Amino acid sequence: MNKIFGLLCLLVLLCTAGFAQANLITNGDFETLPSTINSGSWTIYSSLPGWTLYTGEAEIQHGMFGTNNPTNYTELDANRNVRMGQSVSLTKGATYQLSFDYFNRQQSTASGSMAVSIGGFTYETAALGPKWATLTTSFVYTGASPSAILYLSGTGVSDSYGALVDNISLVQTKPAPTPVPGAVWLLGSALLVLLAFKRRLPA
Ligand SMILES: [Ca+2]
Ligand SMILES: [Ca+2]
Repeated sequence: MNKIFGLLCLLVLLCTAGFAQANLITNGDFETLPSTINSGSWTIYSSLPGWTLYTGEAEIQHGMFGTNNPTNYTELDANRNVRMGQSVSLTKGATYQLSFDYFNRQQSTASGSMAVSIGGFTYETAALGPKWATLTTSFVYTGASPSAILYLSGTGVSDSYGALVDNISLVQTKPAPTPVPGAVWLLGSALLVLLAFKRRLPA
């Protein structure tokens, strides 16, 4: 009985286990750049590895604001509000965790708000804080396409001071629910019949 129950559990595990847990975002930490930026400085790029610029140019700073991030990061309001993005592969019905580090440069909701959107899901923030903070949310992808573009958008007043963003991560945390294959039901049913037959045999 225990062996049969164990086999059934193994079958269920085999049917539900196994999904990617790697970060789907390329250059989400903005450490791959066309040139080196010295600490306390900034550069504006017309192109950025891993990212497509839809509006504006990419401003990358290094350790200029916030005391707890001495690395490269982007500002979503360079000479104007910026919209950048990249295509990622997604599975319909799967659950994804989105996280990123955020610092509102002007500490102003009017100037430093931003949004992350992907496949019909949008996360908007205007949170204030004296330090870099990691923001995390989750969503279920409901789109029909096997890929979608993740957009980073500055949404505050376009005044060259905006949301600072770093370490963007998109990780699948749960696979799409999948029906148990017919063959597994058949095998499970056969095992149950075998178990019932075994019980009826004289000891
Ligand atoms: Ca960084
Ligand atoms: Ca702004």
